[in-house]
Amino acid sequence: MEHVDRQKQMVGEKAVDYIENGMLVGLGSGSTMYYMLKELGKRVKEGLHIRGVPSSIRTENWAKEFGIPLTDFSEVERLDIAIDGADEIDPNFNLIKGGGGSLLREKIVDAAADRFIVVADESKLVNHLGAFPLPVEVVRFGWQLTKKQIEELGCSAVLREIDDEVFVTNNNNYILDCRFDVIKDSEKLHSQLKSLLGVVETGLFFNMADEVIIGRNDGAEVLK
Ligand code: ABF
Repeated sequence: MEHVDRQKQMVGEKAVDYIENGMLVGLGSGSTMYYMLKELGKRVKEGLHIRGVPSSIRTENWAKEFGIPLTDFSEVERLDIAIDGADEIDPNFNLIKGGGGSLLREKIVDAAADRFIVVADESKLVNHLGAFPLPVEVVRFGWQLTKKQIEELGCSAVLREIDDEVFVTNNNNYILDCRFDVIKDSEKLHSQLKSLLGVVETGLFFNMADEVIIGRNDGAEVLK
């Protein structure tokens, strides 16, 4: 196993310690979350009673595979905790998310939680957000026009494709990956993007994360 995967496994497993009996749990997306879900499935088999709300179809499938009971927002209004990965984390816990394409559902789930814990390998820590192209979810109709408007904010935007096919989100939208290089004011950029016609949501998550668990070669470090 690559050292980065070991770091992801370590923090994924550690995050399960935050989940207590009876909790409603937001289940994030991504490869670090895979390890968290696997460990959570083990604890459920040992008798831990929780219900999870998944933030992507992929997470939902993994949760079912690992025997984690699920619910949704037709049954619950708030979650006790959400645990989710990230693509970049700055010193103020501002995040870029959406590399896996699930940013909209992730934001809805993470925002509904009383406590939001981020799990990531140490490569995700940065001084300034922006080296990772910012994912922006846009409606499919007229995406070319939306792209031009986004680029006027000072980036180059690329329609996400996977294996030569345009990537379609779980909400039937497209993703534009926007290269700003350095994002100085994530709150301002987020509201500028959100004001554009055709933009559904951005991968900028600010004032949301309460704690970050970082995987390092010698163990998991909790940042508060
Ligand atoms: C999700 O998982 C996404 O927002 C992000 O793209 C990804 C994190 O990466 P990893 O697969 O390394 O956990 O939370």
